[in-house]
Amino acid sequence: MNKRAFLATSALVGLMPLTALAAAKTPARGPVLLTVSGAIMRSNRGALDPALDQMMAKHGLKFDRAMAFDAVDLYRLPAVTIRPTLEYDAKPHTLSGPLVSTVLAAAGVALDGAFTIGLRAVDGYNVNVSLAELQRMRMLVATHMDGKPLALGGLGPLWAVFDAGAVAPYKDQPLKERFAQCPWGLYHMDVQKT
Ligand SMILES: Nc1nc2c(c(=O)[nH]1)N[C@H]1C(S)=C(S)[C@@H](COP(=O)(O)O)O[C@H]1N2
Ligand SMILES: [Mo]
Repeated sequence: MNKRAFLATSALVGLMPLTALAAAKTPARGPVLLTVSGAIMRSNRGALDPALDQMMAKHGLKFDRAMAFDAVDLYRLPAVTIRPTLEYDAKPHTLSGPLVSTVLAAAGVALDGAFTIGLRAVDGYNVNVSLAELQRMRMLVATHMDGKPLALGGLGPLWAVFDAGAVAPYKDQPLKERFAQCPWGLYHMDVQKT
């Protein structure tokens, strides 16, 4: 065996366990982007862990069980597209993602029930809106803006947003106030029976 062939072979052999390791470590799921808790009928995780669920604990959340969604879970839900003029740059942008109500239905929430939904963002910003109003607004859990995934550090990775320029009474409010019910960096939804 010449030196070059030997090096190539040993490189391959050396890589094989790494490749196997990488395959074994490839996560079946991506990072959880959204946790839904409260009056849900479907769950895939247990109680809030005050030690390890640091951000949720800091934001005072409590739950016995919750439904956690990763990006793929959210991409699998039917998406809708809106094109509101945003307050940030006063320009129209295309936003897409599942409706909040579609995500809630995936957590087993009856859409004709009387619920108030807490929409909580990574900076602690929270709004409480009735499920009926969220449906009337057609509030999205936006995953994409102008065809690109929203970024953590920008408005994402998820943004609860609706076409505020198309729905009364929001459409009659100044552009700078229209999106007050739209937490960027959305990461948790609390379903409260009302
Ligand atoms: N995560 C998060 N989302 C938010 C806010 C916020 O402080 N944090 N402010 C809200 C309000 S009151 C308005 S008017 C708009 C614009 O506020 P912003 O400039 O803080 O994003 O976003 C809404 N969404
Ligand atoms: Mo605001």
